[in-house]
Amino acid sequence: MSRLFVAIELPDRVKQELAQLKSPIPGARWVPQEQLHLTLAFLGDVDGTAAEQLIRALSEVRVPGFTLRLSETGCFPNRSKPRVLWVGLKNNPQLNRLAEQIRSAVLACSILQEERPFSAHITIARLKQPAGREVARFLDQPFKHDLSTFAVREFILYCSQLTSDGALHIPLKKYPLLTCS
Ligand code: 2AM
Repeated sequence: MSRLFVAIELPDRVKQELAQLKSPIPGARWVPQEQLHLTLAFLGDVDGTAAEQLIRALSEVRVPGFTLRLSETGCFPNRSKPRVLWVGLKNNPQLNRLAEQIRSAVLACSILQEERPFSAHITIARLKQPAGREVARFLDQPFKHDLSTFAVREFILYCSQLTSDGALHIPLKKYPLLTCS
């Protein structure tokens, strides 16, 4: 069994900007800068046969490359009980199309997927305990990153290995998006 997910890797410059949002919030576990990513689909534990099928199915995804723009900070599940702090992306139909095609490919391999619609976000911290005041300050800070754009030219199938030092994200296969002529 391998624990798999599909994601977009972020350019170093964007990871650096996101890492600057780190602030003193009690009980927050900040995602290490090099691991920041945009998840397109989380598959969980997948057996070898389904993984091989998936590797093939993902190569059928046909979406042209596109540009993303960071937007505001936010949290899951809600402001009164935040568990995950994230930075959102400006709505982008091509990103939604990519996530939909990946979801169809995953479902075609009989791998279960959450019913929840895709919500584009980059997780930057996970909270173990309520930290109301500090989280409110984080969420309400003037956000200066709305000019940060980056090109998406590929998506990646990752294997996540849990180690004593946290999760290790190993790229298994990179899938280039279509190039616009
Ligand atoms: P997110 O942080 O962008 O929401 C790799 O584990 C990625 O899969 C995580 O960064 C997380 O994306 C996503 N994921 C979704 N559901 C998950 C779950 N139940 N357990 C672990 N990761 C999950």
